[in-house]
Amino acid sequence: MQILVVDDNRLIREMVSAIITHEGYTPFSASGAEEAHKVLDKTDIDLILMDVEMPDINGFELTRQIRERLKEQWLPIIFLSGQTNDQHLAEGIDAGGDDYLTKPVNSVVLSAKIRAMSRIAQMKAALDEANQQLLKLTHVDPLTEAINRRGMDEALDRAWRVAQREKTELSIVLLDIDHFKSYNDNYGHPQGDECLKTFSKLLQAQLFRPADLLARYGGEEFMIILPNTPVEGAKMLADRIIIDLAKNKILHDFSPTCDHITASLGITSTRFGAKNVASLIEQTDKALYVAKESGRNQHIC
Ligand code: GH3
Ligand code: MG
Ligand code: MG
Ligand code: MG
Ligand code: MG
Repeated sequence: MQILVVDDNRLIREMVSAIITHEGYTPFSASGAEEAHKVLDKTDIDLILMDVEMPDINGFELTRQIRERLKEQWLPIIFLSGQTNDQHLAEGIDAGGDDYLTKPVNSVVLSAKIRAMSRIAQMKAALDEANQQLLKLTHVDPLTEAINRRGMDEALDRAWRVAQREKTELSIVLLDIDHFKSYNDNYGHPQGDECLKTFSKLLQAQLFRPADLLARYGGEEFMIILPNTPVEGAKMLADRIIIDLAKNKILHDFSPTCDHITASLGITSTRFGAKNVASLIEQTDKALYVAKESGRNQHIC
């Protein structure tokens, strides 16, 4: 735990810091609001021990400021106050404090409170980790590690809204592997799965910008979401993918199109008057159909 001590009194800061060090944690200190904000800018603080009476700002007010800047982020704050009345304690809790101790601070009590907060912090970390895993389970396709249909729907909705708001062009590419049924039929389903994994890796490797997203749309169909990308950029990516598939040759001896795995791609962007995400997808669907009908292993916009 990294613990920030905010107190205008240097002696108190040093004494409290000594208790923190003795408990095996790392103390940081600030003499007022400005220094406190600076420490929070640079450091991942896990707990704040906050004085109440300070010359430049009241500890309750500083707590409100910190809650405001950290929004949803969980950061426990314990007041160390000279005031012993209950009303003052209640006011501190309402200002966003989690506990309230009176000065002179008893080192045994303070150490115990720090340990209690550290226990809560550990539970919180475990909960965050579990949430992270849940998010992965619900949004990532386990076979290909691409985002799944649910993740794609959410990402596409977000990307659509950003494009509308910022008046930028959003391009999408729908890919469908050519003659994949005969690949499965001839090489077997497990090798079909391996092929999907490799295919997905090759696509991912062609995406250079962090905002670009690859999703498994279903079966052997993939969607690439390209925020803030003109359709010409999407076509260049499609060219690169086709060339890359030819270079990396996942052999498919039973494909009527080619000796290796190829894909057909439908491309569209917000430039062509789609009214919503559904009609954007419909446009790529139609383009993909044309790519299939006119011989596969090509992209159509
Ligand atoms: P086309 O060129 O017209 O796209 O022909 P196709 O054979 O690829 O099209 P079709 O939609 O008929 O076949 C898709 C096949 O993809 C059928 C199914 O067996 C296979 N498939 C879908 N999901 C998976 C999967 O998760 N693993 C494996 N191994 N195969 C899958
Ligand atoms: Mg003070
Ligand atoms: Mg298909
Ligand atoms: Mg197919
Ligand atoms: Mg088909």
